[in-house]
Amino acid sequence: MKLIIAIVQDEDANRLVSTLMDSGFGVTKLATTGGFLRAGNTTLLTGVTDEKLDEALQVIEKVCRSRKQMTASHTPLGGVSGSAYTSFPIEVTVGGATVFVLTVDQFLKI
Ligand code: 2BA
Repeated sequence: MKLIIAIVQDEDANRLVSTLMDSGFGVTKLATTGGFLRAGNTTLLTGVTDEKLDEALQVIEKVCRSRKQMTASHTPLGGVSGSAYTSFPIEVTVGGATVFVLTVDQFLKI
């Protein structure tokens, strides 16, 4: 058995949960925050049999799309340490999914 940890954009989360559930997968949805953008994202936990792993990954790939987003980069001004910052917009690629696949030692419902 495998545990899929998928970090996805909030915009994709509900549709991904629905599509995974409709395909027979169990899902746990967590509200999370990305360390770089400091913006909300969603982490889904899905336990799957080894045989169903590829199918679940295909669902995630189909639902989550990659896209561009502008964000502010905060840079300290030289001279006065820690007191003044400037910010300028930068474009980052967001969306898609960051996926970890872990081998599960035991799966229990007690
Ligand atoms: P964030 O950390 O908020 O990152 C959002 C997006 O910003 C990233 O998308 C990436 O395109 C960009 N980014 C991140 N760090 C950057 C940097 N130092 N310089 C320039 N651009 C940077 P993704 O790579 O698709 O990641 C989406 C979210 O997945 C991340 O949100 C984070 O919550 C999670 N994530 C990504 N890699 C991870 C890892 N190795 N371990 C744990 N969580 C991870």
